[in-house]
Amino acid sequence: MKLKTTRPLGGLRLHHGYLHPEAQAQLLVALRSVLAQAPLYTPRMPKSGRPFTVRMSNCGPLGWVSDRNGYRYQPLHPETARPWPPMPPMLLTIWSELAGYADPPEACLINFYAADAKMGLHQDRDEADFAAPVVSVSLGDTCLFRVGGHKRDAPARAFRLSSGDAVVLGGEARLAFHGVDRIYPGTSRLLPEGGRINLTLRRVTRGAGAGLDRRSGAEAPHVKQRQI
Ligand SMILES: O=C(O)CCC(=O)C(=O)O
Ligand SMILES: [Mn+2]
Repeated sequence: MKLKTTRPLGGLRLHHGYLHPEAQAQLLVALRSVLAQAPLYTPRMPKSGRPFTVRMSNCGPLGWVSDRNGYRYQPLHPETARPWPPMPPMLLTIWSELAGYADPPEACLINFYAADAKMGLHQDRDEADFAAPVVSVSLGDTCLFRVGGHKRDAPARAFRLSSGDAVVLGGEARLAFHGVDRIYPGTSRLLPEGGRINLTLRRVTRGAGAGLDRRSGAEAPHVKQRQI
């Protein structure tokens, strides 16, 4: 009998403790300014209009939004109709250290999870360029993050993401199903109001052609990382 074996997808990287506590606090200050200009709002599911449990905003030239008409990227906040604020320089530095992709990110989705929020298994596939990885950073309370394969029902692994951790979904893992099963309230003191912020950096359009930058951070020895 042939045993069915599975292996983890390549290109999934966890950088545990990537941002030290002072850097987390500094990033939070920059985010508060972004959120003052582009407040968190409650997105809705396509067709059903059911509200997400996660509240969202964006920074950068494009923002990911969801409403009854579907998922898409757009340059304006859906409630204020104003352009998304620019990405704080720290986010561009994080991308250049971790993405291994020469062109800059175009969207940073800001997800805010209150204690009871979660995000179902999904693929990030509204972008034109899957050669660029998705880089995400966690701030605040720890969550249980789940990542599987290219099919929704493929075996998945769950692991905790704490404040300061970064995840890169690149290569084979770029289109891996992933989601957030739960938040562990009270596990961080970074956000006085509690909860978790996730920042997801993405390239949306095709890069100018520079593409994968093998010399930059993704494989650099000084970047603390763990293949998972
Ligand atoms: O909160 C997270 O860690 C994941 C967020 C995510 O997958 C997304 O916004 O597409
Ligand atoms: Mn995602």
